[in-house]
Amino acid sequence: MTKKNKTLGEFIIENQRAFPYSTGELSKLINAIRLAAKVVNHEVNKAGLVDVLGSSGDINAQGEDQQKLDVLANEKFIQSLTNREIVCGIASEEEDDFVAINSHDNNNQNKYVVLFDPLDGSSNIDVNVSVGTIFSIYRRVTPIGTPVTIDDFLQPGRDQVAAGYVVYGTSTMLVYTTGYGVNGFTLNPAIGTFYLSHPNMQYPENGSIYSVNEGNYVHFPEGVKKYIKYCQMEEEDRPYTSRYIGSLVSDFHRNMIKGGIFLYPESSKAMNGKLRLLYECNPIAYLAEQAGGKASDGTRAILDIKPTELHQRVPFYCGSKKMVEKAEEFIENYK
Ligand code: AHM
Ligand code: MG
Repeated sequence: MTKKNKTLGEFIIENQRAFPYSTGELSKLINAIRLAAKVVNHEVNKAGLVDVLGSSGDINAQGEDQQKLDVLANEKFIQSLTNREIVCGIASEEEDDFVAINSHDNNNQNKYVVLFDPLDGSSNIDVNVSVGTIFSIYRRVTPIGTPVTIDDFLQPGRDQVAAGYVVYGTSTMLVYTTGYGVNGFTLNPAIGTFYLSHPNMQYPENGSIYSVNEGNYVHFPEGVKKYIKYCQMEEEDRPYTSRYIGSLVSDFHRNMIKGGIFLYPESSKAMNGKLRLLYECNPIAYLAEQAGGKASDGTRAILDIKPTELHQRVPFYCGSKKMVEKAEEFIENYK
């Protein structure tokens, strides 16, 4: 039986031992993320006290206003992931292009690429509402010994070797998967250690929460409008409860624990929705599937999409299996 007080460090070592041929590189990589999460947590926690709130004055690759904390979190994650002889390339929401990282011997020996959104839900930073970090890890597809290329990043989500998020909430949690279920660790801030608090997380098969920015309702496709009306109808176990924080990580985390569906549909204003496939939807979809939930773009599994661009957007429907299937049914029927 899993001990409740196991630390993330112990968990990583135990899981590495379970794979006798493992080189330990992925474990080191998760450790680097653990360290960056603690540093960013420290910055986020004291945000109201020092001058890190508000806009940095810059615009990111997607034309969005960068917050000072976005920039800071991006720096901390990049710092922690480089110089460890593991990562050959990084792609971030806050960087226009991918960043290549060479091994110390200059021979491109590093194996993994990491894609991440350093601080997701930025619009919530200034008002003291939960934000998160999302990460996605792949083995490179180009040969070791050659420079990393865009092909190493444009892999379908199905090929992820690990993915996870950090939620800076009422407590800070790191939740991740390496393809053998989903485990959640809570930070004890007094001693800076993550403890296994949520072993083997399971997405309830059904739920009663729907999460969507209803301000965009008039712009949604007919099927999505009808599905939202279905959620609000007084029938069987409905109406469902509406909950929307506007931080994907927090909305997903709540729905995975309680059961629910998150929707960020395409709209007449944004034909592919808002969320980014590579560093927002893919890692969250991998966690959802690993926990028994489902993630789709309305018709196909998010994880099966072959990406064509680094900052590609995609409509996103994610949550309890039965709820996502119902939403897909509405989308199909009103095409
Ligand atoms: P960000 O990466 O710029 O913070 O944007 C992503 C966030 C998600 O966390 C959230 O689900 C969504 O944007 C909210 O968007 P909206 O304000 O349009 O509802
Ligand atoms: Mg984001």
